[in-house]
Amino acid sequence: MKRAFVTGVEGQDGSYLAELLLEKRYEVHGLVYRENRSNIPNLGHLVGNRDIYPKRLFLYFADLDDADSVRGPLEKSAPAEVYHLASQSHVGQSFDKVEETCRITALGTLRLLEMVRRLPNPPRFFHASSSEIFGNADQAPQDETTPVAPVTPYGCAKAFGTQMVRVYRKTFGMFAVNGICYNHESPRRGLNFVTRKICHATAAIKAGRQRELILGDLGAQRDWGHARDYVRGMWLTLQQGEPEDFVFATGRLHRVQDVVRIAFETAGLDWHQCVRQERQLFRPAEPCQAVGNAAKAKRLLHWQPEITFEQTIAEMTRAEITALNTTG
Ligand code: G4F
Repeated sequence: MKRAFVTGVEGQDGSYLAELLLEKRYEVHGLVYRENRSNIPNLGHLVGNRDIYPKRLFLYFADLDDADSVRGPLEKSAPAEVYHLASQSHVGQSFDKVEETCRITALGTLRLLEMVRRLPNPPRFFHASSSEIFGNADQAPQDETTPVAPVTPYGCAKAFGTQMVRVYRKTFGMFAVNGICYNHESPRRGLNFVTRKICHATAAIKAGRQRELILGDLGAQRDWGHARDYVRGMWLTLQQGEPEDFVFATGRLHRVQDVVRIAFETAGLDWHQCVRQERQLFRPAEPCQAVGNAAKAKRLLHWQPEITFEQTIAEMTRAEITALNTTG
């Protein structure tokens, strides 16, 4: 049985990736941020399954900022593949937590790379990089050859991790790859990201529990896909003959307002009366035209997104309505 080590296993991507790996008969060793110890809803269905936990899924509570807490589980699990997904992943918050973002997202990646390099049998290493590394790119869509030019603290931290992965690959000969992921969403997305915030509020407004939804820039554009599609891509990168970086994207731009429209339509509501834009929620800097070209992943990995933007937002909205109806 192949063994995988997944950091951030309790997150949106980590939980979908754990499901995929378990389906593929892997043994999954997951690192959970220790502050989340008692709050791992995305893993509830796996932890509650006696055939899986703790037989093929093993969880360790750690902090990327504390190398010793990571080293023990990594050495103990002796994986064939490492998927590094954990980070301070909120771009907006990175403006207020610049140093913390760099410690966790940049230095945390470097520390893990170094630990992996020093294992007796270094495993293959996947780093969840981000479209934020391109920032104000001169070209749209961006691909693996686009120069790195981040405009946010989070983008800088991810750029550092991305370049370090390249250094460890070229200099130390590690099988280390970056998956440069554009936005990807699902019902498991954190509430502080715009898609989930919108879908959650839509359900609350429908249930009469909330009157208004206040957002930042309704005109901001992103290339939004579904997390299930992206974790499949992550796995594929480590099954190749040669280590290479890949962009994962849909190639389609939508506005925040499109998310609002689809969520409200799914709920049978008119958004114009409930949604307000507030300047305070605008970001100090935004990447322009963040849209990806995943041609390389399509060609070499035979990867392509299967779930559309419209399906993703509708699924998220329905999940929120169901959750509200269930919890009462
Ligand atoms: O949902 P967001 O917070 O995602 P963002 O900043 O694009 O970052 C996500 O995708 C990146 C690329 O894959 C990842 F690297 C990163 O870790 C994260 O997963 O914001 C999306 C857009 C932004 O333009 C933001 O300014 O929505 C705009 N927005 C407008 N109103 C809002 C809001 N964003 C949030 N979070 N909350 C709002 O009220």
